[in-house]
Amino acid sequence: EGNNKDYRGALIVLEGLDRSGKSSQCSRLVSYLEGQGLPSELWRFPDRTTSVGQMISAYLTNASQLDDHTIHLLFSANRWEKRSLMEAKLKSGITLIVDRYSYSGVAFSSAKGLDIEWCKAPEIGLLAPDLVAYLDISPDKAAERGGYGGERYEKLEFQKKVAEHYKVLHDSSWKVVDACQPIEDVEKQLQEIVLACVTECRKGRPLSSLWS
Ligand code: 2DT
Ligand code: MG
Repeated sequence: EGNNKDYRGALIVLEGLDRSGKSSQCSRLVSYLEGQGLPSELWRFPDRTTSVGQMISAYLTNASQLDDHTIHLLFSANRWEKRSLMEAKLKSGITLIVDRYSYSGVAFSSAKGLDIEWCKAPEIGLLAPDLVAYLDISPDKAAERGGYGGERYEKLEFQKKVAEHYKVLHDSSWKVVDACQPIEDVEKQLQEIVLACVTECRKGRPLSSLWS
């Protein structure tokens, strides 16, 4: 791998309910990092561009029906098919800002009633994020923002269950950001947290695997 750098990029994941502002904050973070001269890319899961991703997309748009376990494993496979590219990018010094990751996988599937340990198992061995930033908003406030589309999980009652299941996954390493603040304030806080993480990774923080 000739393009390895002596420093690596950071794997940074944003999580949160639908309408918590993840996608816009992810784009803003990439612009910010690029502005600081730090190479970065915006990634998202599910990645709907692959053939697995197309099956996931058909499920989410209600164009297909799948057993809960089956769709769970497809979401996980969608991360596994990107794992080696992810590692190569990080080792070449690129920071990845990722809109949803394994935590969405576990929170959404366990919110349907699947066993949490069963949900975590296929994620074992994926790259562990260097930072998980959780955009915190109550399901009611998120719903008030409007703009739920017609996708399968975009319903207030289900989002309430997801919020409860995200809480089970939180640990002390997560950075919780109040997503009800003005968008610029959320942006500013994320910039600080992310810059600190990128700096730490450049200094040689080792890459690790889930769940750690
Ligand atoms: P977007 O609205 O962000 O495209 O997500 N989901 C996501 C899961 O159930 N499991 C997963 O592993 C991931 C990554 C969250 C589409 C929906 O898919 C859910 C919302
Ligand atoms: Mg959505």
